[in-house]
Amino acid sequence: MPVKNYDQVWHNGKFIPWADATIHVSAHVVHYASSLFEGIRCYDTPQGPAIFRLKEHTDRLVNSAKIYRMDVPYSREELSQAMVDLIRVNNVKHCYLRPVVFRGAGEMGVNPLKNSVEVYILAWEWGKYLGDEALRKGVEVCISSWQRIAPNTLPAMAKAAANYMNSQLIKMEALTNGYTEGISLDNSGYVSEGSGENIFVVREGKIFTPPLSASVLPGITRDCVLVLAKELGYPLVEQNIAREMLYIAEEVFFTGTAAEITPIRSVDRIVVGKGQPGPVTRSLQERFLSIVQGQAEDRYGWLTLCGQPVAAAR
Ligand code: PPE
Repeated sequence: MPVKNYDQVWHNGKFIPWADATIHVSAHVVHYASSLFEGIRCYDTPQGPAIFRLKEHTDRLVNSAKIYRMDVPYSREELSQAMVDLIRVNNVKHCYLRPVVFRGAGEMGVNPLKNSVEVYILAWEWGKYLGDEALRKGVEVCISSWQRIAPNTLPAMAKAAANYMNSQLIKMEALTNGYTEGISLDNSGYVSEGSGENIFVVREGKIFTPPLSASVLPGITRDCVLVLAKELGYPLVEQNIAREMLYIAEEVFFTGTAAEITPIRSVDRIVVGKGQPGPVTRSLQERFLSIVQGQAEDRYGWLTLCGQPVAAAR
């Protein structure tokens, strides 16, 4: 159970209590991991609760389902509205939203096409993903002995539950060896991503990040950094990154909905730069947080304001 979950859950167009949001153990998803999901933050802004980049997350969810030949029985507009409604019904100020689309009960066997498609949206409070001090002080990470899923095995552009079996191996190995997070290399041995984050490297005045062809999730926070780097005047290059570049970089940082912008202090116990968040990471982090928290002008239209709680509006 999350630290604090919100009671109302959206299921196939209806609100149900958290305790009733259960599935049968024969559901296809349990046996064959047939599930696509999203993670979205809703921030507490001076204008009320605001969902961050709702459109992009909804688009990615529908695209993840499309890759797996799954027809989501709700339109993008209906899904987006459901998330706004969920915030209002639960009277939430800030939370993490988790829409999930999966194959339910029906036939047994690998063929998923005869099973129902279920859509749920959960909401809970999620603090700092990589620890309370992570954003301020940075985290210690390692290169994983596990490789990222290779092209033509599991599609990295889909945010599919199955991909997270690979992520779990990376994460557990890192934790077992005393690190906060693990970074995987791709099929060709280049840097791919963290178990739940994209990665960026700062060297000689430029920012580098692996291209989408390096089996990375097309991260929405990654995209924010592409936009903000431009705004702040930092040249940014999407290119293959050799493992050793992380060791000799001036700065390395993670991005993700849960991780936001988290500095990396060391890689394989080799200190990155001065061993503390560097100026480029800090300026991007500051700019990002000021936008998501509604302190700066929302010049890119990234926030969806949820308005008043339903009860108060009536
Ligand atoms: N790569 C992976 C593998 C990944 O899981 C995430 C998000 C990202 C990159 C960053 O993508 P984006 O959130 O769009 O910027 N991971 C989500 C799930 C974490 C979890 O433990 O669950 C998240 O951050 O919400």
